[in-house]
Amino acid sequence: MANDTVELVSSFISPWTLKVVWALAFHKIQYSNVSYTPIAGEGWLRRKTGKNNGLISVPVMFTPEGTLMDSFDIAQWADAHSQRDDGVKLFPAGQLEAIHKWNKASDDILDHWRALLFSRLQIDKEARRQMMPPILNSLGPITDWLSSRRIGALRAKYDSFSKASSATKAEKALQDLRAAVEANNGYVLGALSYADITMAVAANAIEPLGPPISKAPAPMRQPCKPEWRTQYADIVEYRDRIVKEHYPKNH
Ligand SMILES: N[C@@H](CCC(=O)N[C@@H](CS)C(=O)NCC(=O)O)C(=O)O
Repeated sequence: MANDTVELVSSFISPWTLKVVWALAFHKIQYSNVSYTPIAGEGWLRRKTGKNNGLISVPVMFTPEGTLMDSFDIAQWADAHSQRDDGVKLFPAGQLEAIHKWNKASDDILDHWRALLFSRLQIDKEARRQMMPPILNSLGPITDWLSSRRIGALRAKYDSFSKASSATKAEKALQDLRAAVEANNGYVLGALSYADITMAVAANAIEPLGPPISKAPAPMRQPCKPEWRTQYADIVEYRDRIVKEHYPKNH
C-alpha cells in the first residue's frame, strides 16, 4: 500500500524509532519518513504537531486519524492498519495491558542505557564528535563546541528520566524477561507480540545491534556494562533469534 498520508518523523539512531520501524515493516505499512535532528529540529516539530509545552520526542507519526506522539501508540496504530494478508497481530486480543507493562520494562532498560550514554558523552570529546552529523564532525573546535552544547541540552532534556532510572530497575526488567521467555516457549507472551519487539530492542543495553538494522554511531554501540554480555548472554541469544525470525527481510 502506498500511503502518502502517513508520515513518520524519526531518528534513525534511536531505539525508540527502531521499535516503530519494526512494527510498521512487520505490518507492511508504507509511509514517508522525515529525519529529525535532535534539539535543532525541536521548534519545527512543535510547530508541526502544535505541541507547544512539555517534553516532545520522536518518533511522531502523522496519520489521517491524527498525530501519534509515542512509539507505543504508533505500534498500536500499525497493528490496526496492518497490510498483512495472514492477519497476524502484534497486540493480540486481551494482551494490551501485559504488553504495556513490557513496554515500560523496555523503557526501564533503555532509560538507564541512555543515562549512561549521556554521562560517557559528557566526558569524551571524541565520542561526542562521532555523534555529530558527518557534515559537522570535522570542524575542529566548532565541532567540539557544538557537540558539547548539543549533548548538554539532550542530557538536561531527559534528566528526569535519567534520575528515575537505575541499573537495579534495568536488571529487574532483564531478569523478568529471562523468566518470561523461559516459561513461555521462547516468547515473552507465548507467541510473537509487540512485547518481544520492545524487549528485543531493549537488549541493545547488553549487546547493541549494528548495521544494517541499527545505524547508530559507535558511541551508542556500547553495552551498559561489559559483564552484562556474559551475565545476560541468553537474552542476547533470544534477541538475535527474534530479530532473525521476525525482523522483516530486506528492510
Ligand atoms: N516515550 C517516547 C520516548 C521516545 C524518546 O525517548 N525519544 C528520544 C530518543 S533518544 C528522542 O526523541 N530524542 C531526541 C530529542 O529529544 O531531541 C516513545 O516511546 O516514543
